[in-house]
Amino acid sequence: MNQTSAMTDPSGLSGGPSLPQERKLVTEIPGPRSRELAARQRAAVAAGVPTITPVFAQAAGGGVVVDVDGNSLIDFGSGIAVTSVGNSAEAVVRRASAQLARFTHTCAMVAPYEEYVAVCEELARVTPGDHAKKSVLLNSGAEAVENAVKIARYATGRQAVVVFEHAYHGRTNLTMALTAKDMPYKHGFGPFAPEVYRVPTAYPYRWLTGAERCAEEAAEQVIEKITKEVGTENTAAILFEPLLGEGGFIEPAKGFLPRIAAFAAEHGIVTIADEIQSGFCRTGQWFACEDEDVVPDLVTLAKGIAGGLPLAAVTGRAELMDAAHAGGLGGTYGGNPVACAAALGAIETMRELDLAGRARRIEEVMKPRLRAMAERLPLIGEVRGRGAMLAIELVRPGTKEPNAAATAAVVAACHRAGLLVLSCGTYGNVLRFLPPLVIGEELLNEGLDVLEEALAGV
Ligand code: PLZ
Repeated sequence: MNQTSAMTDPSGLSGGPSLPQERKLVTEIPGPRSRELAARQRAAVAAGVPTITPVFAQAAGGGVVVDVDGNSLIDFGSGIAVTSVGNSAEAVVRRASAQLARFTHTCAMVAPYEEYVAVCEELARVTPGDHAKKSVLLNSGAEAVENAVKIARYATGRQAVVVFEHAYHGRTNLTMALTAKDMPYKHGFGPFAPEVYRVPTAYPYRWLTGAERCAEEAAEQVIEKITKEVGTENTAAILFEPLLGEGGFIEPAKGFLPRIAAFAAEHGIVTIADEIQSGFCRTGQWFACEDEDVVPDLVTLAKGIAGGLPLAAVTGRAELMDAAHAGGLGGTYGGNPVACAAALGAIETMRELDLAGRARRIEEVMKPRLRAMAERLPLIGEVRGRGAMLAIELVRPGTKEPNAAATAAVVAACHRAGLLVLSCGTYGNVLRFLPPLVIGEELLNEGLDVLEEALAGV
């Protein structure tokens, strides 16, 4: 078969907000076209690249993804917390298309353009704290984290970076070192970057002496480790996810983060909040740090920032951001003009549609239903998260033993029934829900119906 013709869209379907908002299965999942593409994928794509859902996308918008066989699936993943404004959101498409037609690239370091500056101005407005801020724009979350560490090291003249258990920060060499989990992220890919020190996370559900003592005891252990093992005067930065993502949607026990931030401030240690997954209205506020009024020195941003186009940033205190020598930060594509235009469209959409409010509403709809399921099903150990960053942790009934097998079975059953869900967690036993913030309530409830049935079936 002619490979070019296989690329053309037989349905003529276009995505975006006007796509019918419905769950509709017209073939089994995956259908014949998806299976055909999967065979080509196996032959041409490196085996290390995971495939989480078995269907190939044809169009997406609002709360649905339509596959190449014409099945319309409810989207509880947003491409891993990226399309918070919905896929092909109107303002994103309009602004990015206009920019595409004007110019695609000059390199921000060669011939700068207004869109880059405008994005940095917006980031200064929306991120936590009202101090003077500056930004650098990059391509991926991992690259943002790498740059935040470079900046913190340069500004402090120190080397050590403190990170947490269950943390995820990326797949590049430094960010693999910063990430906690061996399989699949780090396994066999060492040696890793030095001067990275791991300390406990205040994980209430699994804190051995109980959730009530978690914040205080965890903070004490962290402070003790930094003081005794790392040395405060060697510590450049403490890097944390205000609501942990890949590690299992763990909300650090209340009081823990403010305590750590205060300790860092006392010792001239830079705090870096990794808001790559939790940022941009996802948790019901612009940024998850706001929940406990933690104001980080630097914040790393990506995912939701640009409605699906690759863009990332480090935003932070102007004096820190200005510390590195001229020419010390940059990259060919960082702050690509099309991605910047998309980001301006995405941020405009978040403001105009009050997507933080929509995220809070999603929590109001989902959490009571998830809690009701947890009451009936001892398989669910905990319901947690905030806004539209929610999760259930699955265990062997009557214990807290992680139940990865049941999690995988529920994910597969949901996919077969037309609901895209993702798992996560150090133990692979957390089902996470990241719907686009523009999803309709009917669809949200239908997704929960599918989930409930899948849970009951294992
Ligand atoms: N920091 C908090 O969540 C990306 C990774 C999926 P990149 N998380 C999804 C996978 O298996 O690769 C992430 C994150 C946090 C950093 C990153 C890294 O962002 O844009 O994937 O590099």
